[in-house]
Amino acid sequence: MQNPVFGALCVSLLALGASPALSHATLEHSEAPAGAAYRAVIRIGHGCDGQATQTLRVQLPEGFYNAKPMPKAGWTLETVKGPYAQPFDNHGTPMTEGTREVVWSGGALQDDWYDEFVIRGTVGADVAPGTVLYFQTVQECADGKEEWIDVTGNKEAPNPAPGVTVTEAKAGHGHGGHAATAGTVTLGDLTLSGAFSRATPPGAPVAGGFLTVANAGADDRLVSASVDFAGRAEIHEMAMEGDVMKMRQLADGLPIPAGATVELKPGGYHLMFMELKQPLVEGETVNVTLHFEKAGEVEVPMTVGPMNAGKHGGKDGGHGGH
Ligand SMILES: [Cu+2]
Repeated sequence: MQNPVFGALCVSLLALGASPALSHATLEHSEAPAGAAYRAVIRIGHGCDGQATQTLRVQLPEGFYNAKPMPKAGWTLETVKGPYAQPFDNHGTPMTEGTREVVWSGGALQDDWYDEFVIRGTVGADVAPGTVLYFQTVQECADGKEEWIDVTGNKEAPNPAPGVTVTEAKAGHGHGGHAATAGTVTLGDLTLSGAFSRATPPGAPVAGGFLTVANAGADDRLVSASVDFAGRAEIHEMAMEGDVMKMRQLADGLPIPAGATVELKPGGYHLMFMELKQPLVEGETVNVTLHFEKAGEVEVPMTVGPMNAGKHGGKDGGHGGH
């Protein structure tokens, strides 16, 4: 059965319409909301050219955090840890690394049997809706392997990696964190993500705006911002004056150095919308226009979160200084 001809035969049978759901390694649930737990159930429907699967390796996608595999009777379970490209906010504690690969070995899943391998984790709140997270999966048998590693999204690919499509964050989910953030906006070398503001009580004069700016190019600078729901927008920083945290305007704007990721967040750099013309209402989306020195101008949708959105424990520094 190790004859390579059988491999070719398998592929041509697929092309003739054998059910891909049975033939490929796939995920049970094809959609996962951003910012929520996801149970990745990887379904294995056959071995390698008739041979039993002895080892299953699954590489975890970027954006799938705090992953924990389910042990299986008869299999040895190992995990490989590594850094995340973007740190994960785990209930207020930043996690910079975690499980990136899961290996079940020492098993014997026969070619004509079926089994499921489960990994539970959390889809990052900042993962843009529409993103496909691929769980590249390799089955190892005595004399060969099946590699489900194609991440092109091509439906005709003979070896597609199991993938799950990220959907809009569920409103109201989360822990007062980035409960509902808007998608990602690209402007030249800049990637703007996770933009949000916070609901304001009636009559409040100001509101804050927050987002992450990742710069893949040369030095740039956020020069100014404008919105139509407030008289003006300023760029602020929080700084200690003596032992008091105060905010002040960055008159020269906010540098976005080459290769850096700059976060505007409660308690740190932020946009400040003054002379609000109307209260910001949780669940709505408002636009902010950002002007960068080199990259130019772009409009970014900001999701309006709850009044305490984005900061755990409510230690905000306050906007009372305005
Ligand atoms: Cu401010």
